Amino acid sequence: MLEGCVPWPEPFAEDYRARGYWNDEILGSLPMSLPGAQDRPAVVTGTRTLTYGDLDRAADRLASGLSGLGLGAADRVVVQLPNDVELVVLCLALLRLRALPVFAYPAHRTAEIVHLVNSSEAVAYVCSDEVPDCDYRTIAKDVLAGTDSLRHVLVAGDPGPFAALSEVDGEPLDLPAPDARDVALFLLSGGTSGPPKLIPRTHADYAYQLRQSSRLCGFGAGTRYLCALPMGHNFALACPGVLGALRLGGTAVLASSPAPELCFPLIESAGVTVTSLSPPLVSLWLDAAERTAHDIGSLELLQVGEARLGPVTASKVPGRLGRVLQQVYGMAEGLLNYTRLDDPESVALHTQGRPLAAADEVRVVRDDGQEAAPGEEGELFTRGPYTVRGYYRAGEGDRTQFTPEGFFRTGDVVRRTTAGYFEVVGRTNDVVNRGGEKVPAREVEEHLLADPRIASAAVIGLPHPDLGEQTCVCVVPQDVAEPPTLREVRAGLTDRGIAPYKLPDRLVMLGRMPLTAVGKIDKRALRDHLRD
Ligand code: OOB
Repeated sequence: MLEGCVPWPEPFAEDYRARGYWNDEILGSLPMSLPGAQDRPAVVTGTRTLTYGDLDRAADRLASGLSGLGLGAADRVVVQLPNDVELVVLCLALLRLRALPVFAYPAHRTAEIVHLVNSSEAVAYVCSDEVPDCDYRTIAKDVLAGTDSLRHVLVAGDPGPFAALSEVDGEPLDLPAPDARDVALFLLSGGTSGPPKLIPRTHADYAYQLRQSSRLCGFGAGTRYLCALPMGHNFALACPGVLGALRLGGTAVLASSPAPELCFPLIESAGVTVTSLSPPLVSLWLDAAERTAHDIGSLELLQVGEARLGPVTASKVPGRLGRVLQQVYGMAEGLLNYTRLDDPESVALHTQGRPLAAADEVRVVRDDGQEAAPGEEGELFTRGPYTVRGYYRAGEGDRTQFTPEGFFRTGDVVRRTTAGYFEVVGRTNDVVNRGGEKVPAREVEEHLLADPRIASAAVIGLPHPDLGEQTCVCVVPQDVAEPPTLREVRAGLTDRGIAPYKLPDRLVMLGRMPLTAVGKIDKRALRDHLRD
């Protein structure tokens, strides 16, 4: 296995193979032997359609071109592209080359990309040219200046001073296939309070997740999956998502933004059967569905996850946005929980699902270390054939997220029903879940403390009707006579190059921070104080 990764202990690996959880399936191949595969639509956008034949050829040619640039097995490539044809082709090309994509999100800015390049020692960064509020080529320049490992910047669209992704091309090569136990790609952690950690996922474990999820969600050759959330996120990529649709001969329909004005026409024209959204988007789509002139009746299944969906919003979904609602509670580290398509509606409305596979081991652990009884709150620990055993190149602190027995401590406070379904109640650590977008408190606090006007800073989540939580920054200013304003704090963070979704919604000025008995900032006291 790749250096810096924690393998499953051999007895577990043997067991997973013996039981058929892990087999030889590798990611990046397409079902070209399906009847008529060459001409079946694989990837559809508002303007383009690629058949399986087109996609297979394009991936082979790009893999060859990348190989010509010197990229190969185990090379890390930070990928930051919008949901579009280029992203799917690049993803397949890297998998075929045995190079390892590190999926960044389009919302990331210089600070996040520098961190991802440094922590993966990436040799290449692939981005798009620009969107209305961001020129990725400027980010690329700053990233080149702030990192040592990058040898290539490839740009989709107008490359400016860099190389154009569209010119990377070559005659298809006969490439050696990866071993199914090799790492295939890196996902980013959403549930940790510092900067995102890299999560190595192997072909075998991810293929298992895809097979099981596809069966549970009824994916097949007739599936038309709309990818409206960022494709580099586990939910849209592989739950069963884009990769799930493409392994079975279905169609991945790509939207560069989840806006209903863009997605509803696509649902209608492509006959979309399933999509996945975060809770705030569900509210937005429900509103838009009332007024739309587009026929979105082809939508069978709406998957909702990334943050808790309230039962009131949930109850409006069936019949208005798809026939069936499915709650999905998952994490990039592995474990996925789904409500089943034939569950009674009350289960789909009130719970966040139960584990995908019988092989998933789950424990709900109380504060006192004892196993929680049904209905009792505790932190969810998990281990299994598609849950990693460690972060990539984990430091001392990162290792504490795994128990000595190899269970991943999710940081989620949950309750389990007698039937084994979870309700997510909160978190044990410092992450604000802003409608599904995870804001790591410690990361933002470190940026805030770089501002000479700020003496002390604490980032907390406060209840919000649409987002679930909003981000509040509590600040003790250096000079009480000249405290910074919210607008200035946001501008200062933007100048430091952090993603817009991490900017605070609220700023609270304090004379001093409440402290716990051991002298840490007492965030519970802050939350309690500000909630009323
Ligand atoms: C998904 O993955 P991540 O890695 O971005 O974030 C994981 C965290 C979980 O630990 C939990 O705190 C929260 O996001 N979460 C939910 C949830 N789904 C995720 N909290 C409440 N209700 C839910 N349904 O967010 C993710 C990965 C795969 C599938 C779906 C979501």
